[in-house]
Amino acid sequence: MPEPLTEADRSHPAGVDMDELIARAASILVRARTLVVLTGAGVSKESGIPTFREAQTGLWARYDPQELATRQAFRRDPELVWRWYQFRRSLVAAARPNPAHRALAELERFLPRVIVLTQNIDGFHQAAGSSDVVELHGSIGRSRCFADCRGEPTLIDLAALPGGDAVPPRCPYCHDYLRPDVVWFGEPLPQAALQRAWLVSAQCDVMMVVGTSGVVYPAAALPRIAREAGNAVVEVNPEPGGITPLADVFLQGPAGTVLPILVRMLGGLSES
Ligand code: BV8
Repeated sequence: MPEPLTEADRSHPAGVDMDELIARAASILVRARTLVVLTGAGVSKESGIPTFREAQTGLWARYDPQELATRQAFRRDPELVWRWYQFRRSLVAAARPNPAHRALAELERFLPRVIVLTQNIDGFHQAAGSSDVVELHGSIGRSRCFADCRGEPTLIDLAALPGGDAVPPRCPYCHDYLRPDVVWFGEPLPQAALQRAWLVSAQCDVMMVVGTSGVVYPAAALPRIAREAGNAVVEVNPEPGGITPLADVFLQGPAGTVLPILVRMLGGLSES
């Protein structure tokens, strides 16, 4: 059973009861033939993964993630950037999908098509059971040759590399550095992923936006594409942000609390 909403979770500026808003969102979702869910770092917050904009901790506190997640930073100091991703890989390895990821996966029981467009690189949506996930910004679980010497992307299995203490490890084909298979600032998103994201955002019936500040483009443009195509938009976030003005329903609360309740209500509507 999901945790009941606390009074703090219910505090909604318009004074509208949270349960009523969630019921309104469920009544919108239950009619969707295609639901697209756009997620950001907030959906992994309750797994213990810091969101992208939260001040970094420990030895990474003095670095701005937006500066580190670039080709320039990697070229300038490949060892520093590689170690930052190894640190973040360790956070992901020590964490698990949370009730928000599991609730999004459970939506597939009640709706004909659920497509998750994620900005996250932790793989938690797939681990929680979502069957159609588009990784807009790649995956921290994959590494590739910095030069993509055997085609884009030249993925390399770290576990298959001969032992050695090179940091970053080297490509076994061309000996260039390996890098994480993620999209850095200033790099284009994978073409197929972006094309599909644009298409399903325009063609869906409902887009639910969960845990994103809506700051990073072109992902941040997807809710507007959905809205301008006449599709309903529901947002789940403890804070209002750039997406909120586009939302038909804004569920102000943590995803790990709100989504399990939304799915339970949706299940009730589906069976009635
Ligand atoms: C590109 C992978 C072009 C790496 C990341 C206009 C158009 C196109 C580009 C631009 C543009 N304007 C500016 C740009 C450049 C740039 C950009 O958008 N800059 C921003 C800062 C203005 N975009 C790019 O560089 C993109 N590339 O467009 O290239 C191009 C084309 C052709 C040829 C060459 C170039 C690439 C962007 C991808 C960068 N990579 N990640 C890595 O992770 O290391 S982005 C990274 O930051 C994340 O993936 C994520 O997307 C983003 C952080 O955003 P959020 O996920 O929203 O996280 P954030 O911390 O901001 O917010 C967390 C939210 O959660 C908050 O709202 C909070 O309230 C909420 N929350 C907290 N707790 C909870 C919660 N929600 C629910 N439940 C909770 N419990």
